[in-house]
Amino acid sequence: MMKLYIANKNYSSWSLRPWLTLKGLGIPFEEVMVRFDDFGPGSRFHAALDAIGAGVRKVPILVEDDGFAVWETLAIAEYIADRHPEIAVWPRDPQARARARSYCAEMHAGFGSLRNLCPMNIEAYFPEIGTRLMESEAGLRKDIARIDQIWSEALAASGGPFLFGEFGAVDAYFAPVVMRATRFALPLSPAAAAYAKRIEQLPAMAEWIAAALLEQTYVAEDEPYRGHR
Ligand SMILES: N[C@@H](CCC(=O)N[C@@H](CS)C(=O)NCC(=O)O)C(=O)O
Repeated sequence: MMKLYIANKNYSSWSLRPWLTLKGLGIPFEEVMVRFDDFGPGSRFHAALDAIGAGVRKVPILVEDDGFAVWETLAIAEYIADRHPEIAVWPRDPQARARARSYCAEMHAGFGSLRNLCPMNIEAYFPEIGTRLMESEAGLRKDIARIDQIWSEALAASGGPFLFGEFGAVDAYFAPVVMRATRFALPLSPAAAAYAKRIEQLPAMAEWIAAALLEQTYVAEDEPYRGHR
């Protein structure tokens, strides 16, 4: 069975994407948790990833039984779709599929302000910081407005409940954004907020969140707003 190497569920936004794609679509896989440590020479994190032999020191990495590895979330999503043509990992309609991929690529390459200022930290809640950042950071306001536009236009076009109707990789791609928006209480339109709630209440997402809350591991690199406990 294929293995998905991921890091801390509380923090690892990139890990969440393929994990939720697989879990949410009912595709069997084995999860390998490689916790963040110091990233330095001899770190357990690097040792575990080096053992895969792909030369990649970031998660997620999907590894087949024969050792074949796929990394980078967009490549992993495409590989999952190729391996499971019977499942609508992407929308079936070519134009809807292209649009879903455009959104994912836009997410993958952009939204720097949201990513830097509001890191995923599922167990934390920073509404005051979110409000302050929305006032002071034009880039964050722009990112949130664009997220809202993407979600609203996709939901209006498909009729929901997920961006392209049924749940798929594109929804998993935005799941970390849902975690950031809810934890920093970032303002969303009613349609976008309802979508965020739907993602948060997906059984697979609820499973990830529950596991994240149990971790109780503090990773300083991912904690711009909380002192060491
Ligand atoms: N573009 C990559 C990003 C992967 C990434 O940055 N992963 C983070 C964890 S969320 C990581 O492994 N960081 C460890 C490091 O940078 O040393 C993808 O799409 O998979």
